[in-house]
Amino acid sequence: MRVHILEMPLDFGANRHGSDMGPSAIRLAGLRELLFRLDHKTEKYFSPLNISPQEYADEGNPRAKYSAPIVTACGQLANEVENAVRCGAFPLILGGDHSIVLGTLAGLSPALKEQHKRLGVLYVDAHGDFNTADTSPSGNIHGMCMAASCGYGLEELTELYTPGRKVDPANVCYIGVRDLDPEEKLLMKQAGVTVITMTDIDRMGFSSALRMALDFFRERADAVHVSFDMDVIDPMFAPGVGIPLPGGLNYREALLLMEEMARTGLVCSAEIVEVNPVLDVRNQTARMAVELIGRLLGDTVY
Ligand SMILES: [Mn+2]
Repeated sequence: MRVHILEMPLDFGANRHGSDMGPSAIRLAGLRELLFRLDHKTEKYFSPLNISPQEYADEGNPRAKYSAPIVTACGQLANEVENAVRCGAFPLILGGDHSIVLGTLAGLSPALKEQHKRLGVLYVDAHGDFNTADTSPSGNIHGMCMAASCGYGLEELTELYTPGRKVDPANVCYIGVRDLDPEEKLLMKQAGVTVITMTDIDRMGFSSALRMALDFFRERADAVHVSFDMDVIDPMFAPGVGIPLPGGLNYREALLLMEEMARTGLVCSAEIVEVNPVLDVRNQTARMAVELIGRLLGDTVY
């Protein structure tokens, strides 16, 4: 497979900074060696230019902090993602905080439409990221990015790169969710996204939950984007994230999820976000990110 590595060293969307160093930690954890071992060709490497660090940028609207630099960088990312899909390559996006999904989906949407493919999104996250500037308790855009991609919220976010929503909420499936704000929950229900919570996983067991997610995409998508927030994993295994929440997926479940998604043959792009080296322990979260990418790109134990 031809892979385009698209780095987004940005932490404008989050409260606890440091995920801008995520791409570098993932590189250090051996991403290039992994791709080489799996026989994938790294065809292109991109990192946005002229993005000032958050410390030197203007916060702007307190209800949607740093929206200007986020929109600028995500516009560049969207263009890169669109080009990658157009030329038949696999965009692998490395965050950064989760606000970068705005750019990823903005680029995937027109490229897949052109190919008459229905886009599905597997959103692997402890959180919903489905607030708007009106409901968000923090004003951090990484908590609004999925709502905006589904067409809800500030126009500067919903209209990013191309007009209107980037993905049909009916084609979005969450897995691993365990913390939603009350108004966020209402909006998700109203939008009609599918949510497999940690409670669902506890009730039915991980393998049944997994089958549910796989069936979901087999029925309704021709191309699936996997958006993986490292905070979905239990902090016992992945401590280096902005908002660690106990009770998450374990190490083996996360790997299995990636391996089974790869086997559907539907995955067209992926992103790994919220690796925060400042909060990590000896780069173990980034190393796990690399292992997850490996399974998603065809690695197996035997
Ligand atoms: Mn997230």
